[in-house]
Amino acid sequence: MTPAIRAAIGLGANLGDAVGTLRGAVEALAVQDGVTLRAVSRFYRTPAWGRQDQPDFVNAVALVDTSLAPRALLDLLLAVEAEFGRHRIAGERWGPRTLDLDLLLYGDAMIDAPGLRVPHPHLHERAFALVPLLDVWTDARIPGYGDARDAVSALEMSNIHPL
Ligand code: PH2
Ligand code: MG
Ligand code: MG
Repeated sequence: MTPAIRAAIGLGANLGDAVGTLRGAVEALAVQDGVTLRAVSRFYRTPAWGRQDQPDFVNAVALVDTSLAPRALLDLLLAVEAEFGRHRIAGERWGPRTLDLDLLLYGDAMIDAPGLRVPHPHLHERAFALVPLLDVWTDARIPGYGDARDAVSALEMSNIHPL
């Protein structure tokens, strides 16, 4: 058997029943072959980052152990997004969405392939991802950057509210 890799998946939604969608997405991940759910963070209400003309998000992080290769895990995340009604609009960046699943960390891997960058290139600058990450992986390291805890200490966190 392939040894399991610990991976962190960021969940976000700001359209429709965001909390219900995130709960459903966690369940959908938990039942996949090759994925064992280890922990789910608290859910947070967070102001939109990057493009502010949109509703607040609900964000969380799921910690999994997986025997899937990074690309297979990414494909799974995209399939779960589609299952929950995510329609990707060509060229749209940082806009509202019913569900966004991002591969934040995959063990200590650093990957820069088309459509697949790990660690997530914006992880170290996003409190909405780091705060829930630290709920479930208190000593998480961001390969190429350093400790997630150090990254978050540089950021504004007062607007990241647990639900
Ligand atoms: N996702 C984005 C862009 N901005 N802001 C918050 N608060 N939460 C998100 O999940 C988020 C965002 C692109 O994926
Ligand atoms: Mg995202
Ligand atoms: Mg995404």
